[in-house]
Amino acid sequence: MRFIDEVKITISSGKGGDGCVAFRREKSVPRGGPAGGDGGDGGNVYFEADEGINTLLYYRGIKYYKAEGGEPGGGSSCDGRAGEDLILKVPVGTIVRLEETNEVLADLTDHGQKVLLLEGGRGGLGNTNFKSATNQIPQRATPGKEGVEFEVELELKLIADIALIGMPNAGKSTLISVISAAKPKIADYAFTTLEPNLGVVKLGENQSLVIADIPGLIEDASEGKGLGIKFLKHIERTKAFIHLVDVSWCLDEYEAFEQYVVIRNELEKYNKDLLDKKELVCLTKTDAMTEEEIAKFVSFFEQNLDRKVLPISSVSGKSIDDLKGLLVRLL
Ligand SMILES: Nc1nc2c(ncn2[C@@H]2O[C@H](COP(=O)(O)OP(=O)(O)OP(=O)(O)O)[C@@H](O)[C@H]2O)c(=O)[nH]1
Ligand SMILES: [Mg+2]
Repeated sequence: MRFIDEVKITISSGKGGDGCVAFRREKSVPRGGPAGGDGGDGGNVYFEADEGINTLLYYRGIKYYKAEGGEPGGGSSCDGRAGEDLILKVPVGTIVRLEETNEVLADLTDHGQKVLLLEGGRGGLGNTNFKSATNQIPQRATPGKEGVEFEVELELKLIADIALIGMPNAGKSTLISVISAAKPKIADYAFTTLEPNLGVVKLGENQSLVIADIPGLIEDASEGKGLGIKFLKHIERTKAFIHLVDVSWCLDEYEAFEQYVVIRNELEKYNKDLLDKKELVCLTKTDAMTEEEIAKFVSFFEQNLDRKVLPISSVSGKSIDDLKGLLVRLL
Protein backbone atom coordinates (compact mmCIF):
# COMPACT_ATOMS: atom_id res chain seq x y z
CA MET A 1 0.00 0.00 0.00
CA ARG A 2 1.29 3.41 -0.86
CA PHE A 3 1.29 5.26 2.42
CA ILE A 4 4.37 7.16 1.55
CA ASP A 5 5.10 10.84 1.71
CA GLU A 6 8.07 11.87 -0.42
CA VAL A 7 9.73 15.14 -1.16
CA LYS A 8 12.97 16.26 -2.81
CA ILE A 9 14.97 19.16 -1.45
CA THR A 10 18.43 20.59 -1.93
CA ILE A 11 20.61 21.10 1.10
CA SER A 12 23.86 22.96 1.34
CA SER A 13 26.33 23.52 4.13
CA GLY A 14 27.77 26.98 4.70
CA LYS A 15 30.92 28.26 3.05
CA GLY A 16 33.88 28.85 5.28
CA GLY A 17 34.88 32.47 5.84
CA ASP A 18 38.10 33.66 4.15
CA GLY A 19 41.27 34.14 6.09
CA CYS A 20 42.49 37.71 6.41
CA VAL A 21 45.76 39.47 5.56
CA ALA A 22 46.38 42.29 8.03
CA PHE A 23 49.20 43.78 10.06
CA ARG A 24 49.40 45.42 13.39
CA ARG A 25 49.44 49.16 13.13
CA GLU A 26 50.02 50.76 16.46
CA LYS A 27 52.01 53.82 17.37
CA SER A 28 54.09 51.89 19.89
CA VAL A 29 54.77 48.99 17.47
CA PRO A 30 56.20 50.65 14.39
CA ARG A 31 56.77 47.50 12.39
CA GLY A 32 53.84 45.37 13.49
CA GLY A 33 53.67 41.71 12.60
CA PRO A 34 50.88 39.87 10.80
CA ALA A 35 47.45 40.11 12.47
CA GLY A 36 44.98 38.62 9.97
CA GLY A 37 42.47 36.29 11.68
CA ASP A 38 41.09 33.00 10.42
CA GLY A 39 37.72 32.73 8.73
CA GLY A 40 34.93 31.00 10.69
CA ASP A 41 33.81 27.53 9.63
CA GLY A 42 30.62 27.30 7.59
CA GLY A 43 27.48 25.94 9.29
CA ASN A 44 26.71 22.21 9.20
CA VAL A 45 23.44 20.68 8.09
CA TYR A 46 21.72 18.26 10.46
CA PHE A 47 18.48 16.33 10.33
CA GLU A 48 16.65 15.83 13.59
CA ALA A 49 13.67 13.57 14.25
CA ASP A 50 10.83 15.28 16.10
CA GLU A 51 7.71 13.46 17.21
CA GLY A 52 5.79 16.74 17.15
CA ILE A 53 5.84 16.65 13.34
CA ASN A 54 4.00 13.96 11.43
CA THR A 55 4.32 14.80 7.75
CA LEU A 56 6.77 16.25 5.27
CA LEU A 57 4.22 18.86 4.22
CA TYR A 58 6.47 21.74 5.25
CA TYR A 59 9.19 20.69 2.80
CA ARG A 60 6.81 20.87 -0.12
CA GLY A 61 6.89 24.63 0.10
CA ILE A 62 10.58 25.49 0.34
CA LYS A 63 13.01 23.45 -1.73
CA TYR A 64 16.39 24.93 -0.90
CA TYR A 65 18.06 24.90 2.52
CA LYS A 66 21.46 26.39 3.18
CA ALA A 67 23.38 26.72 6.41
CA GLU A 68 24.96 30.05 7.19
CA GLY A 69 28.47 30.84 5.93
CA GLY A 70 31.35 31.57 8.30
CA GLU A 71 32.44 35.18 8.69
CA PRO A 72 35.81 36.19 7.25
CA GLY A 73 38.71 36.77 9.57
CA GLY A 74 39.47 40.36 10.52
CA GLY A 75 42.40 42.52 11.54
CA SER A 76 43.86 42.56 15.06
CA SER A 77 43.94 38.73 14.94
CA CYS A 78 40.14 38.52 15.09
CA ASP A 79 38.82 35.18 13.88
CA GLY A 80 35.52 35.19 12.01
CA ARG A 81 32.45 33.81 13.70
CA ALA A 82 31.39 30.29 12.62
CA GLY A 83 28.23 30.06 10.52
CA GLU A 84 25.11 28.89 12.30
CA ASP A 85 24.23 25.21 11.83
CA LEU A 86 21.03 24.38 10.04
CA ILE A 87 18.86 21.80 11.80
CA LEU A 88 16.07 20.41 9.67
CA LYS A 89 13.35 18.84 11.77
CA VAL A 90 11.54 15.90 10.27
CA PRO A 91 9.02 13.34 11.51
CA VAL A 92 10.22 10.22 13.29
CA GLY A 93 10.48 7.52 10.60
CA THR A 94 11.95 9.74 7.90
CA ILE A 95 14.63 8.31 5.63
CA VAL A 96 17.03 10.66 3.86
CA ARG A 97 18.45 9.45 0.57
CA LEU A 98 20.98 10.90 -1.81
CA GLU A 99 18.96 11.66 -4.92
CA GLU A 100 21.67 10.69 -7.38
CA THR A 101 22.47 7.20 -6.08
CA ASN A 102 19.55 6.41 -3.76
CA GLU A 103 22.07 5.76 -0.99
CA VAL A 104 20.52 6.06 2.47
CA LEU A 105 22.27 8.89 4.31
CA ALA A 106 20.13 8.89 7.44
CA ASP A 107 17.37 6.80 8.93
CA LEU A 108 15.71 8.74 11.73
CA THR A 109 13.92 6.29 13.95
CA ASP A 110 13.88 7.93 17.40
CA HIS A 111 12.63 11.21 18.73
CA GLY A 112 15.52 13.61 19.23
CA GLN A 113 17.91 11.62 17.02
CA LYS A 114 20.20 14.06 15.24
CA VAL A 115 22.33 13.18 12.25
CA LEU A 116 25.08 15.30 10.72
CA LEU A 117 24.51 15.27 6.97
CA LEU A 118 26.83 17.92 5.61
CA GLU A 119 29.82 19.55 7.20
CA GLY A 120 30.34 23.23 6.65
CA GLY A 121 33.34 24.43 4.66
CA ARG A 122 36.42 25.04 6.82
CA GLY A 123 37.33 28.65 7.40
CA GLY A 124 40.43 29.96 5.63
CA LEU A 125 43.65 30.75 7.50
CA GLY A 126 44.65 34.31 8.22
CA ASN A 127 48.19 35.49 7.57
CA THR A 128 49.21 35.05 11.22
CA ASN A 129 49.50 31.34 10.38
CA PHE A 130 52.15 31.95 7.76
CA LYS A 131 54.66 33.85 9.81
CA SER A 132 58.04 32.14 9.91
CA ALA A 133 61.65 32.93 10.70
CA THR A 134 62.26 33.79 7.08
CA ASN A 135 58.98 35.55 6.43
CA GLN A 136 58.02 38.13 9.04
CA ILE A 137 55.49 39.91 6.81
CA PRO A 138 53.48 37.11 5.15
CA GLN A 139 51.05 38.37 2.51
CA ARG A 140 49.33 35.05 2.37
CA ALA A 141 45.92 33.91 3.64
CA THR A 142 43.73 31.08 2.38
CA PRO A 143 40.13 31.34 1.24
CA GLY A 144 37.35 29.53 3.08
CA LYS A 145 36.26 26.19 1.61
CA GLU A 146 32.98 26.06 -0.25
CA GLY A 147 30.06 24.29 1.43
CA VAL A 148 28.74 21.02 0.03
CA GLU A 149 25.47 20.87 -1.84
CA PHE A 150 23.31 17.80 -2.41
CA GLU A 151 19.89 16.98 -3.64
CA VAL A 152 18.24 14.61 -1.21
CA GLU A 153 14.97 12.76 -1.08
CA LEU A 154 13.02 12.55 2.15
CA GLU A 155 10.71 9.62 2.51
CA LEU A 156 8.26 8.95 5.29
CA LYS A 157 6.12 5.89 5.65
CA LEU A 158 2.96 7.34 7.06
CA ILE A 159 0.89 5.51 9.58
CA ALA A 160 -2.66 6.71 9.76
CA ASP A 161 -4.02 7.66 13.17
CA ILE A 162 -7.62 7.23 12.15
CA ALA A 163 -9.35 5.23 9.42
CA LEU A 164 -12.63 6.14 7.78
CA ILE A 165 -14.73 3.01 7.55
CA GLY A 166 -18.17 2.28 6.20
CA MET A 167 -20.12 0.86 3.32
CA PRO A 168 -19.29 1.83 -0.26
CA ASN A 169 -20.76 5.21 -1.16
CA ALA A 170 -21.11 6.27 2.48
CA GLY A 171 -19.23 9.50 1.75
CA LYS A 172 -15.78 8.61 3.11
CA SER A 173 -13.78 10.17 0.29
CA THR A 174 -15.96 13.25 0.29
CA LEU A 175 -15.35 13.72 4.00
CA ILE A 176 -11.57 13.40 3.73
CA SER A 177 -11.62 15.92 0.87
CA VAL A 178 -13.41 18.37 3.15
CA ILE A 179 -11.28 17.98 6.28
CA SER A 180 -7.86 17.61 4.61
CA ALA A 181 -6.04 18.61 1.44
CA ALA A 182 -6.49 15.12 -0.05
CA LYS A 183 -8.24 15.08 -3.43
CA PRO A 184 -9.56 11.55 -3.87
CA LYS A 185 -11.90 10.44 -6.59
CA ILE A 186 -15.52 10.82 -5.55
CA ALA A 187 -18.47 9.32 -7.40
CA ASP A 188 -21.97 8.11 -6.95
CA TYR A 189 -21.26 4.40 -7.22
CA ALA A 190 -19.80 1.66 -5.04
CA PHE A 191 -16.04 1.05 -4.91
CA THR A 192 -14.94 4.38 -6.27
CA THR A 193 -11.97 4.20 -3.98
CA LEU A 194 -9.62 1.35 -4.91
CA GLU A 195 -6.53 2.41 -2.97
CA PRO A 196 -6.43 4.15 0.38
CA ASN A 197 -6.00 7.92 0.39
CA LEU A 198 -4.24 9.69 3.17
CA GLY A 199 -5.05 13.13 4.37
CA VAL A 200 -3.51 15.32 7.03
CA VAL A 201 -6.09 17.07 9.16
CA LYS A 202 -4.95 20.24 10.88
CA LEU A 203 -6.51 20.51 14.30
CA GLY A 204 -4.59 23.38 15.82
CA GLU A 205 -1.39 25.37 15.50
CA ASN A 206 0.89 22.40 16.07
CA GLN A 207 -1.55 19.57 16.03
CA SER A 208 -2.48 17.43 13.10
CA LEU A 209 -3.40 13.86 12.46
CA VAL A 210 -3.35 11.50 9.54
CA ILE A 211 -6.60 10.04 8.31
CA ALA A 212 -6.92 7.14 5.90
CA ASP A 213 -9.86 6.90 3.55
CA ILE A 214 -10.12 3.24 2.67
CA PRO A 215 -12.26 1.39 0.14
CA GLY A 216 -15.78 0.57 1.21
CA LEU A 217 -16.43 -2.57 3.22
CA ILE A 218 -19.29 -4.95 2.53
CA GLU A 219 -20.66 -8.12 4.02
CA ASP A 220 -17.97 -10.84 3.93
CA ALA A 221 -15.22 -8.27 3.32
CA SER A 222 -13.32 -10.19 6.01
CA GLU A 223 -13.34 -13.18 3.64
CA GLY A 224 -12.12 -11.11 0.75
CA LYS A 225 -15.43 -9.97 -0.78
CA GLY A 226 -15.32 -6.60 -2.48
CA LEU A 227 -11.92 -5.01 -1.94
CA GLY A 228 -11.85 -6.14 1.66
CA ILE A 229 -9.08 -7.92 3.29
CA LYS A 230 -5.80 -6.09 2.75
CA PHE A 231 -7.39 -2.85 3.90
CA LEU A 232 -8.63 -4.48 7.06
CA LYS A 233 -5.03 -5.40 7.68
CA HIS A 234 -4.06 -1.77 7.40
CA ILE A 235 -6.71 -0.47 9.78
CA GLU A 236 -5.36 -2.78 12.47
CA ARG A 237 -2.61 -0.22 12.95
CA THR A 238 -4.78 2.85 13.34
CA LYS A 239 -5.78 4.12 16.77
CA ALA A 240 -9.41 4.84 16.03
CA PHE A 241 -12.17 4.73 13.43
CA ILE A 242 -14.65 7.17 12.11
CA HIS A 243 -17.52 4.96 11.08
CA LEU A 244 -19.71 6.58 8.43
CA VAL A 245 -23.27 5.46 7.92
CA ASP A 246 -25.21 6.99 5.03
CA VAL A 247 -28.70 7.36 6.44
CA SER A 248 -30.06 9.51 3.62
CA TRP A 249 -31.58 6.63 1.70
CA CYS A 250 -32.71 4.49 4.64
CA LEU A 251 -36.40 3.93 5.09
CA ASP A 252 -36.11 3.80 8.84
CA GLU A 253 -33.67 3.73 11.73
CA TYR A 254 -33.60 -0.08 11.77
CA GLU A 255 -32.35 -0.21 8.22
CA ALA A 256 -29.71 2.41 9.03
CA PHE A 257 -28.52 0.57 12.10
CA GLU A 258 -28.30 -2.65 10.11
CA GLN A 259 -25.65 -0.95 7.92
CA TYR A 260 -23.63 -0.24 11.01
CA VAL A 261 -23.96 -3.78 12.35
CA VAL A 262 -22.81 -5.36 9.06
CA ILE A 263 -19.54 -3.44 9.21
CA ARG A 264 -19.00 -4.21 12.90
CA ASN A 265 -19.51 -7.90 12.19
CA GLU A 266 -16.89 -7.81 9.48
CA LEU A 267 -14.41 -6.19 11.82
CA GLU A 268 -15.11 -8.82 14.42
CA LYS A 269 -14.79 -11.73 11.99
CA TYR A 270 -11.46 -10.41 10.78
CA ASN A 271 -10.00 -9.63 14.17
CA LYS A 272 -12.17 -9.11 17.22
CA ASP A 273 -9.63 -6.74 18.77
CA LEU A 274 -10.73 -4.22 16.17
CA LEU A 275 -13.97 -3.82 18.12
CA ASP A 276 -12.02 -2.42 21.07
CA LYS A 277 -10.68 0.51 19.11
CA LYS A 278 -12.23 3.88 19.69
CA GLU A 279 -14.94 4.64 17.20
CA LEU A 280 -16.84 7.79 16.35
CA VAL A 281 -20.07 7.12 14.49
CA CYS A 282 -21.15 9.76 11.99
CA LEU A 283 -24.46 9.69 10.18
CA THR A 284 -23.71 11.17 6.75
CA LYS A 285 -25.47 13.10 4.00
CA THR A 286 -27.95 14.65 6.41
CA ASP A 287 -28.25 17.80 4.27
CA ALA A 288 -31.34 16.50 2.48
CA MET A 289 -33.13 15.44 5.68
CA THR A 290 -35.38 17.30 8.10
CA GLU A 291 -34.21 17.96 11.65
CA GLU A 292 -36.94 15.65 12.87
CA GLU A 293 -35.78 12.75 10.74
CA ILE A 294 -32.18 13.29 11.75
CA ALA A 295 -33.14 13.30 15.44
CA LYS A 296 -34.92 9.99 15.04
CA PHE A 297 -31.85 8.32 13.57
CA VAL A 298 -29.49 9.87 16.07
CA SER A 299 -31.50 8.85 19.12
CA PHE A 300 -31.88 5.29 17.89
CA PHE A 301 -28.13 4.96 17.36
CA GLU A 302 -27.32 6.62 20.67
CA GLN A 303 -29.68 4.34 22.59
CA ASN A 304 -28.20 1.23 21.03
CA LEU A 305 -24.58 2.27 21.30
CA ASP A 306 -24.83 4.22 24.53
CA ARG A 307 -22.59 7.01 23.28
CA LYS A 308 -22.73 10.18 21.25
CA VAL A 309 -23.35 9.95 17.52
CA LEU A 310 -22.74 12.85 15.18
CA PRO A 311 -24.99 13.71 12.21
CA ILE A 312 -22.87 15.45 9.55
CA SER A 313 -22.90 16.66 5.98
CA SER A 314 -19.76 17.10 3.94
CA VAL A 315 -21.78 19.02 1.37
CA SER A 316 -23.31 21.66 3.64
CA GLY A 317 -20.45 21.53 6.15
CA LYS A 318 -22.82 20.71 8.98
CA SER A 319 -21.00 19.62 12.17
CA ILE A 320 -17.65 19.31 10.41
CA ASP A 321 -16.02 21.57 13.01
CA ASP A 322 -17.65 19.55 15.79
CA LEU A 323 -16.20 16.45 14.19
CA LYS A 324 -12.69 17.88 14.32
CA GLY A 325 -13.20 18.77 17.97
CA LEU A 326 -14.28 15.21 18.75
CA LEU A 327 -11.21 13.83 16.96
CA VAL A 328 -8.95 15.76 19.30
CA ARG A 329 -10.71 14.15 22.25
CA LEU A 330 -10.88 10.73 20.62
CA LEU A 331 -7.07 10.54 20.59
N1 LIG B 1 -25.95 15.04 -0.37
C1 LIG B 1 -24.74 14.60 -0.02
N2 LIG B 1 -24.05 13.79 -0.81
C2 LIG B 1 -22.85 13.35 -0.41
C3 LIG B 1 -22.30 13.74 0.83
N3 LIG B 1 -21.10 13.13 0.98
C4 LIG B 1 -20.91 12.42 -0.15
N4 LIG B 1 -21.95 12.54 -0.99
C5 LIG B 1 -22.10 11.91 -2.31
O1 LIG B 1 -22.12 10.49 -2.14
C6 LIG B 1 -21.46 9.83 -3.22
C7 LIG B 1 -20.41 8.89 -2.71
O2 LIG B 1 -19.39 9.65 -2.08
P1 LIG B 1 -17.91 9.10 -1.88
O3 LIG B 1 -17.24 10.09 -1.01
O4 LIG B 1 -17.29 8.75 -3.17
O5 LIG B 1 -18.21 7.78 -1.06
P2 LIG B 1 -17.18 6.68 -0.53
O6 LIG B 1 -17.66 6.25 0.80
O7 LIG B 1 -15.80 7.18 -0.63
O8 LIG B 1 -17.43 5.51 -1.59
P3 LIG B 1 -16.44 4.29 -2.00
O9 LIG B 1 -15.13 4.87 -2.30
O10 LIG B 1 -17.10 3.73 -3.20
O11 LIG B 1 -16.45 3.35 -0.85
C8 LIG B 1 -20.93 10.95 -4.11
O12 LIG B 1 -21.83 11.13 -5.18
C9 LIG B 1 -20.92 12.15 -3.21
O13 LIG B 1 -21.07 13.36 -3.92
C10 LIG B 1 -23.06 14.62 1.68
O14 LIG B 1 -22.67 15.03 2.78
N5 LIG B 1 -24.28 15.01 1.21
MG1 LIG C 1 -14.27 6.55 -1.67
